[in-house]
Amino acid sequence: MINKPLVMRYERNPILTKHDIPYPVETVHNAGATKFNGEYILMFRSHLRNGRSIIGIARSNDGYGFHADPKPFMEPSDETEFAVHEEYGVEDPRICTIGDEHFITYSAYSRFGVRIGLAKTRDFENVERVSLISQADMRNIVIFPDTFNGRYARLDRPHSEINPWCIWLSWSPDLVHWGNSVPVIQPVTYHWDEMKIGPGATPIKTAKGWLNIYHGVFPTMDGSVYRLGVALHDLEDPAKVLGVADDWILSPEDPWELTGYVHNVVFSCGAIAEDDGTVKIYWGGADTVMCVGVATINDLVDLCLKKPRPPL
Ligand code: BMA
Repeated sequence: MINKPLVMRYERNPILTKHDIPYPVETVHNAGATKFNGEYILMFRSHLRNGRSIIGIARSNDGYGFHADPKPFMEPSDETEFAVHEEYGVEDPRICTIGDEHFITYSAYSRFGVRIGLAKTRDFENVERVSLISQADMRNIVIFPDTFNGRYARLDRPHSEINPWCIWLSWSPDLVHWGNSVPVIQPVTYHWDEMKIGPGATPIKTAKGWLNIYHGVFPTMDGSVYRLGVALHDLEDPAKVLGVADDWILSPEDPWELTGYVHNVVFSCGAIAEDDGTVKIYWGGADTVMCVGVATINDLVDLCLKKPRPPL
């Protein structure tokens, strides 16, 4: 088929809406994803009616039909160190599973800007905050679920007024202290991601490299359009980018992606690789609902390598 989409949308999207949540929320979107004890976990962001966000959990046996837990999983902290930076809410969690610990990176909003918090859980019932791992202003941190010569690596997205917001990579000996940061992927002028880009799902290890599903934004007369793209990072040195696909892989199309809390948005914080070579990509539609689609990992890797554009 000439125009076969790379990401096949699930025919029963959206898979999770505010009507599925047993506590009062206005949206369900931007969920981190992982598997735990054979179950699929979505850790999603929800707006409350005051416009601030909290984080909830939904579980599934098949990756499509999800049931939300009775209570929120993370609300702004009351522990002094975190409370001051979570005053305006917690947003956009990503999950990085290392051994039997699941690390959560989330945006912490306050009058001092947006920082990234690191929390962890072993059971998706109890959560422990570890540290704030960035200064303001930083969003969209995803940690690689592996070490590289004993060091952890993450993709991050600092805000800058000088150049378009781009994806950096930083290193850490302990997941708490980060440095040696280098820019790795920049937006391209008059390209679908020209305004800004940021890491999306936790990177997926493939035979040819780490697959990075990221978001890119294009400014229009009708506001910004959020789409998803892919890049491939070297297995041994993820700061080395092997290819950034020139084409996007997903663009807002369905009614619940085109209109909602923020229109024209598909935004991913999580994807789950399956043993059959496919990946379930989860994304928020219009900052309002959760959707899922399936892609073949090799197709996404090929797109990075066969039709690349310069990373920087
Ligand atoms: C980004 C973040 C995301 C959101 C997106 C579209 O800056 O706030 O959480 O999905 O904008 O509104």
